[in-house]
Amino acid sequence: MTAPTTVSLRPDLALVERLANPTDDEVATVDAWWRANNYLTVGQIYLMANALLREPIATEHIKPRLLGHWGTSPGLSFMYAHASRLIRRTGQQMVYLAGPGHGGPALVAAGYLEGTYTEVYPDVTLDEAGLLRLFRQFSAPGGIPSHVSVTTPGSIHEGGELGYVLVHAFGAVMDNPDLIALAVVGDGEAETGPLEGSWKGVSFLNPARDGAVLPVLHLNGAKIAGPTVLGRKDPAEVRQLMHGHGYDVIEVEGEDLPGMHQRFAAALAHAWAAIRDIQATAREGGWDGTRPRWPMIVLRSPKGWTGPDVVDGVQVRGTWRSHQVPLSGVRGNPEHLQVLEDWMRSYRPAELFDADGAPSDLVLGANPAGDLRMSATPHANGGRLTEDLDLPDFRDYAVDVPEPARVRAESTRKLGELMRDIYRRNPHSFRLFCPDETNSNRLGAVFEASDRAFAERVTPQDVAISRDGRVMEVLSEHNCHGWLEGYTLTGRHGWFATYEAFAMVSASQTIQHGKWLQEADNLPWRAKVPSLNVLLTSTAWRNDHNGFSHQGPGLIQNVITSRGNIGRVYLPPDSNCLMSVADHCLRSRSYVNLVVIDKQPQLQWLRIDEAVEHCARGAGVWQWAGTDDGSADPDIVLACAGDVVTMETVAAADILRQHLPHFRTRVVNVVDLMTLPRRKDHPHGMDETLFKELFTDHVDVVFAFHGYPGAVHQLVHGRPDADRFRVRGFIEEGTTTTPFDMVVRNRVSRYHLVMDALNNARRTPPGASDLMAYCRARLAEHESYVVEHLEDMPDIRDWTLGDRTTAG
Ligand SMILES: Cc1ncc(C[n+]2csc(CCOP(=O)(O)OP(=O)(O)O)c2C)c(N)n1
Repeated sequence: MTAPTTVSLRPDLALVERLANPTDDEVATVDAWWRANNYLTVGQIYLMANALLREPIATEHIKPRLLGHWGTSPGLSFMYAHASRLIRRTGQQMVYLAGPGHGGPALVAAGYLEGTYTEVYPDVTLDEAGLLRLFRQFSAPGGIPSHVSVTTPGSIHEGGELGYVLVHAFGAVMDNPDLIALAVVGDGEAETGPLEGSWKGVSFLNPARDGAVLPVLHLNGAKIAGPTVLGRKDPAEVRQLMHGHGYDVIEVEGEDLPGMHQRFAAALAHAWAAIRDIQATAREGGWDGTRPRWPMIVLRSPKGWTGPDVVDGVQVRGTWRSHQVPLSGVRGNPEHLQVLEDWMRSYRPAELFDADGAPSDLVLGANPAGDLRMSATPHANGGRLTEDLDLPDFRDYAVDVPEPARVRAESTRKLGELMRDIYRRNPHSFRLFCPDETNSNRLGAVFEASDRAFAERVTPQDVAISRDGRVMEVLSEHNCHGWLEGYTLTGRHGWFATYEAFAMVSASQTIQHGKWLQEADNLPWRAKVPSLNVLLTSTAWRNDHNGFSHQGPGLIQNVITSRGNIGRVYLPPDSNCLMSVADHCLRSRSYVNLVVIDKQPQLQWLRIDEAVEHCARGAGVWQWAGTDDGSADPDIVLACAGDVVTMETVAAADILRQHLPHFRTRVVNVVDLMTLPRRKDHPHGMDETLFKELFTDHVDVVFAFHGYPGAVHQLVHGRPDADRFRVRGFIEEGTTTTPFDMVVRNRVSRYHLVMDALNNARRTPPGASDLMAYCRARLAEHESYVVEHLEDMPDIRDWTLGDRTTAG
C-alpha cells in the first residue's frame, strides 16, 4: 500500500477505480488486519493467559466469567478495516460510530492495532505482556466495559442504549465539512423508535457546509435471541424503505472470502465518491438546492462471521446463538476448548504477531497514519478542535428593573436575543436544537441571524427556512438531543430547548450523556467538551391551555439523581438571572446544564448587577422581600426555587408582612439547585456556614419548589435538622386551567405558603388565626371566581409587590 494521498474534493475517477478494485496485496493487508482484530476480540472474551497460543489452550487459560459480544464484532471490524484502507488511499477524515456498541472488543482491538491504545494507556504495550493485559482487562473487575465506551479511543458513541448512532453521527458532521461519520446501524437497533426517526438527518444537512454521514445498515439477521425485522424483510422492501428515507442504497451480501473484501471495497469506494461528488458540486457553487440523495450501504453478513459454525450439533454462526459468547461452557468442556483453539488458530496468529507479540508489519501496513487513524481522530477524542465561543456581554441584554416585581417580561425572549448574537459571532460553532418550538419558546430572535436548516422542498409560505439555515428544528426530541450530543462531543456548542414535559421523551439520552461525561472526567486524554445545555421552558406551571399532558417537571429529578458532579440544575427566577446563568453554561465544559424558566410574561426581580451576584452565590436572602433584618433568627424561612413559585413566595411574604408586621420572615431564593446538597455530595454544595446563614440550623423552612417536592428533601438530606424543611411543589395536580389555579391545586399558592408558615413557625403570633381564616376565604373566593369568570381574580392576576393595597 502506498502512502496516503490527499485528493481534491471532486474524486478522481482513476482513484475511485483503484479503490473499488483492490489488488491482491491490498486484500491480503486488509484481511490480515481483520484477522488480527478478530483474534484479539476472541482473546479478550476468553483468555486470561497464553495470549499468543504458545501452548495448547487449557482450562486455566480461560477467564472464569465469559462476558462480551462476539456476534456483531467481526462485521464491525470488517467495515473498520475497509474504512482504514479508504482513509489511507484518500486522506479522508473519518470517525467510526458502532451502533451495536456491544461489539466493544472489536473497537478496542482496532485502537490497539493502530497503536492508539498504547499511546493513551502506556501499560497496554505492543507486545505479549500488553496483549495479555488487553485480554485480562476486558469486561473484568476494575477493567474496561464490553462496550465502545468512553475508555475506547476514537469513540463518541458508546452504543450501550441502542438507537442513537445516526443522531450522534449527524450531530458530529454539522459544521464539520471535512468529516465523514461512518455509522454502523445494527438491524436490532434499527427497530428502536429513535433510530427509525433518525434517518431523517439527511433532510437537514447542507453539503456545502456540513460533513457527511455514511450509514451502513448491518443486517446480520439477529438480535439477542431472535430474528430482526429488517433482516427478514424482502431486500426489495428494505431498499424501498431506505430509498424513501432519501438514500441511494448500495448492497453487499455474503461471507465468501476474498469476494466480500472485493465487494465491500467497491461499495465503500462508490459511496465515498458519491459523497465527495455531492460536496464538490455544492462547494463549487453548482448545487441546485435539491436534497442530495446520499449513499448508504446495506451489508448482509452472518452474525458471528468466521466464528464456530456448529457447536454441539447446533447451528451457531449466522444465528442469534452467536450474539454473545458462542462457547460458554468452555472451561469444563474439552471439546469446546478444542473448538476455541481451532477458532483462534484459524486466524493464523503467527502471521499477525511477531515473536514478541507485537502486530506484524503485514498488519501494521493496514493502518492509516497519525490523526487519520479513526481511533486517534481529534474529532472524537475529546474535541481537540474545541474552541471557546465568542460571547457577547450578557449584561447588554439586561431588563431594566427599577424595583423588584414592577416590570413584567418574557424572560426567554432575552435569551433568544443573546443566542441571535452568538449565532452572528460564531457562524460555524453554535446551534440551537429545538423540536419545532423556537418561536413558541420566545427564542425567535435567532431567526434574525439564521434560518431554520432544511434540505427538503421549501415553499413561499415557509418562513425562515432555507438550505443555509443553522437553527435545527425537527419534531423529534431524540434527534435534537442526539444531534447536540454529537455536535458538542466533536467540539461545538449549543442548546437544546424544549417544552419541559417533553424533555422526558429524551430523558434517557440526558442520563446516558451524563454518564459519558462522568466517565470521561476520569480520562486525562479526553479533552473537556462543551456542556450539554438544556433549556426547559413552557413549564408545568404555565401550560395553561395544554393541560395535564404538558405538565411534568420530571427531568430535574433525573439529573439530580445522577451520580457525581456533572449535573447542574438552574432555576433562574427572572430574565437577568437567566442571562447570567446562560453565559455561565455556555462557558462551561463537560456538564449537563439544565436551565428551567417559563416563557410567559413574568415579574422581574433583580437588576442585572444583583442578578450576577445572586447567581454567582447560587442562593441568597432577598432581604427586601421579608421582614427579617438579620438581627435575630427569623420565625420562618420562606425558600423558593423556580420562577412561578418564587412569585408565590414573595407574595406570601408580603401578605405576612401586611397582616403580621412583627412576624419575622426570611425569603431565600435558590437559583442553583445543587447548592443545596452538602459539598461532599456535590461540588456546588454550599458550605455549612453559608447554609446556616441562609436557612439557620433550626428554624423551620417552607420551601416552594418548581418540581416534585421529593427532590428538595433528597438534596437537603444530611443538612442540619433536615426534617424542618416543608416542601411544596408539583404534586401531579395538572389540568387545563389558569396560572393561579395551578398553584392552588398543587397547594403551593401564596395562601398555602402563608398557612404553612403559620403552622410551622415555633411561635404563634397574635392574629395568626385571623390570617389563617383570611387565607382560607381567599382560596374559597378563588375557587368560585375562576369557575365563574374563567380567569384569575384581578388582584392576583395583576399582582405586583409595589401595589400593597391589593397584595392580600
Ligand atoms: C435500547 C436498548 N434496548 C435493549 C438493549 C439490549 N440489547 C443489547 S444488544 C441487543 C441486540 C442488538 O441487535 P443488533 O442491533 O442487530 O446488533 P448486532 O446483531 O449487530 O449485535 C439488545 C436488544 C439495548 N442495549 N438497548
